[in-house]
Amino acid sequence: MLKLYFAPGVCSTASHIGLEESGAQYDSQAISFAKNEQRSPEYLKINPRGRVPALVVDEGTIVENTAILDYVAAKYAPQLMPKDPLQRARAISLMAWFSNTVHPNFTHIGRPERFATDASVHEHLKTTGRENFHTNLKEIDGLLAGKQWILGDQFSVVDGYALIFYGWGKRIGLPMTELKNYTAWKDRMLARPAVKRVLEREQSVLLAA
Ligand SMILES: N[C@@H](CCC(=O)N[C@@H](CS)C(=O)NCC(=O)O)C(=O)O
Repeated sequence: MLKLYFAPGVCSTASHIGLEESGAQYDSQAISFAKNEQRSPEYLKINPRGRVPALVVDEGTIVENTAILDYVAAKYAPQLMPKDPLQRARAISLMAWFSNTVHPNFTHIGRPERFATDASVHEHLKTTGRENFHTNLKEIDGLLAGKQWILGDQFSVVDGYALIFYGWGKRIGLPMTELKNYTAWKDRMLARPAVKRVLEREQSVLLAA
C-alpha cells in the first residue's frame, strides 16, 4: 500500500495530483504545519529533512516531488510520463527547474531567514524573490503557448507540478489573469476530475473566485 504525507496548499499538492491521476490506490495523511507536525519525532522518522511530500511504498520512502512523480508514473501510469528518452529528459528537466529555481524563489518571499541570518536584508530578499518568482511564472506562461498541456498534447505528472505555482501566485496577489496561456491551462486543469478532487480535499485557493 502507498501512503502519501502531504500538507494542504504546499508543494506536495504536485505529488497528490500525480497519485490521484494515476488511479493507484493510496492512503494519505495531512501533516499540519501550524502544529509543526513536520518536525515531530514520528514524522522525522519518515523524512528526516522534515519536509513534505513523502511517499511510503512497500520497499521504503521516496521524497522529492520529481522522484515521487517519476516513480508513480513508471509504476502505475506510464501514460503520465513521455516514453521517448528525449521527451522524458525534457519532462525531468522541467520538474528539476521547478524544484531548484521556481520553488526556492517563492520560498524567499515567505522564509527569507532561510537565506540570510541578517534580518536587515530580509525585506530585500522578499522583494527579489517576488520579482524572480513572477519572472518564472511568465516563463511558464510562454511554455504553455499553443499547447494543451505543459509538454504538448499529452497530460503528464508535470502538469500537476506546474499548477501549484499558479495557486501560489494567486495567493500572493500577482496579476495571474494577465498570464493568458497559464490561466486558460489552469482552467483546463480544474476541469479534470482527479485534479478537482485533490484541490477540494486540500481546500485550495485555486477553487476560490
Ligand atoms: N524539493 C522538495 C521541496 C520540499 C519542501 O520544501 N516542502 C515544503 C513544503 S512546500 C515543506 O515541507 N516545508 C516544511 C518546512 O519548511 O518546515 C520537493 O519538491 O519535494
